[in-house]
Amino acid sequence: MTPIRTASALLLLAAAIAGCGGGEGREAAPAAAPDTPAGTPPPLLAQPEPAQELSEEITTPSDGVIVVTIGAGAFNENHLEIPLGEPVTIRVINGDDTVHDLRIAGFDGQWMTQDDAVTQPEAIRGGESGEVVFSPLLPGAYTFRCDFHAASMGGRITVE
Ligand SMILES: [Cu+2]
Repeated sequence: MTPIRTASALLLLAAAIAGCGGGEGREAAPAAAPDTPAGTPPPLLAQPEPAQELSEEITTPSDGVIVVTIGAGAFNENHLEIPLGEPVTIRVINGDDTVHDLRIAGFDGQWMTQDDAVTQPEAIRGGESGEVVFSPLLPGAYTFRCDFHAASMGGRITVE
C-alpha cells in the first residue's frame, strides 16, 4: 500500500468512526430488504451455478445425516435435498488422495462470507472425512462447492 493510499484509508476509517459516534440508540440495519413486509421471510438471494453437473439421483438425509463421498475429483452425491427446520449433518468422505472440502454459499449466495457453512476440518485430507452442520432458515436451492477445486466440484442442496 502506498503512503497516500494509507492516508486516505485512515481518513475513511476516521470518518466511519465519527459517523458511529454516539451509536447508542442507533437502529440496527434491517437484515432484509426494506420493502419486505414484516413477518415475511426474505427470498434466498441468487446462488451461483453449481460447478459440477447435478446427479440425477437425489440424496436425502437418514437420521439427520447425509453422506457425500468424493472420488476422482468429484462429489459423487451432489444433488441433496433436506427438510426445512431440521439441522442436517453433511458427512464428507474423501476417497481421493488430494485435499477437498465442502462449502455452502449460504443465504447470500456469495463465497467466503460469514453465512457460509464449511466442513470441519476445512481441508479434508485424502482418505479422511469431515462434517458440516447445515441448518438453513430459508427454503430454496443452495449451492455448494469444493474450495480447492472451485471450477470443477460443486452441487446443490434443495431445502423445502
Ligand atoms: Cu476438491
